[in-house]
Amino acid sequence: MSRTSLTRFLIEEQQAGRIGPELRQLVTIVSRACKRISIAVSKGALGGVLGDAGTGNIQGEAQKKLDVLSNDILLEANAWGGHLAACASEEMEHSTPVPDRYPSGDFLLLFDPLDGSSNIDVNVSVGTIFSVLRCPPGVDKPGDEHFLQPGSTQVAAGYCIYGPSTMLVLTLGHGTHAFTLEREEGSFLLTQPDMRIPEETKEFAINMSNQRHWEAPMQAYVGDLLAGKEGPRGKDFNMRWIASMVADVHRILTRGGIFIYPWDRKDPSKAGKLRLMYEANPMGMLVEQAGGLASTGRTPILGIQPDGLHQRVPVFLGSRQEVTEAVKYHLAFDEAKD
Ligand code: P6P
Repeated sequence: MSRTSLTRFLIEEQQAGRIGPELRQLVTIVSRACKRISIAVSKGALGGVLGDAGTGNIQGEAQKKLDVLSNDILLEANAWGGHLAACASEEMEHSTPVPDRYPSGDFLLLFDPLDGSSNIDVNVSVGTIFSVLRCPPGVDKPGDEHFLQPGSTQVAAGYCIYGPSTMLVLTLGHGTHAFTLEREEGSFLLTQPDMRIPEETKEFAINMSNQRHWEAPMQAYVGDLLAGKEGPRGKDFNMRWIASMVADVHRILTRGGIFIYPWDRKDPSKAGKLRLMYEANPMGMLVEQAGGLASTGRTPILGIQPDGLHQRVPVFLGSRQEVTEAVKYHLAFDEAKD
């Protein structure tokens, strides 16, 4: 059976009038950059790209050589095509417009070039996360402020997971679809059209070592998960935590679950660990397009009006029923407090 390639899928989306030629080109170019990143990642120690780059990023995190290489691959691939006005990245303090020598396009691209890169040196799946926004009309050299649009305005979002197989998971606003890289041909082939997250789940993903730092509703919610059959939830739960958002979210898109990175008191000045613009928003769009929910624990992630390119938020996303349950604990706590 011949599978639909990403190229054919995008052409058919354009023929159906759901996307234009520029967005089709943008997604094609991003997928090509992800193939190059996949090749670099898969070489491991043989590629001479493991370990630290000896530099730090705006987040104050040590950069891995592959963080820098992945960022450069995405910037270079998207500079000359004429589909983009500017890029923003976890690895760069400010956004960067396409170089003057190239034509400027209608879209803004944001990415975490290699999420979970601390797992690289121990050979655990990592990934590239990307989000696409429209450049505001009449703005030919966009600055950071033009990126500050709510996640509900994204025109596309996706990730590429570099695992046992390399997969591109993509939404253009009409469902969430997974493509697997066929390495000999170098094509992404459609392997999971219209992914649907099971509404209920018995699996949660969280870093339990932070438990003592959580606020009361988080303590109560997770305590009830751990109480299992004998507790108020009346069922036993399983836990998974890969510490690579792309891998944890891919599992949840595939078989359900809830992924949580809540606010904690470790650094009260930070609203959370994960970044809104290039982690929570794209993952939120992918999950909600697959029938799930994405919340801060109190409000929908995709409705947040951003106030900074690297803004952090608490993240609860996955199976609709379970995210709803976790939000109930937080809203009930807030009500009791008022
Ligand atoms: P922790 C990776 O650094 C990341 O940004 C996400 O990919 C992942 O879900 C989370 O942080 C892991 O955080 O505190 O468990 O190491």
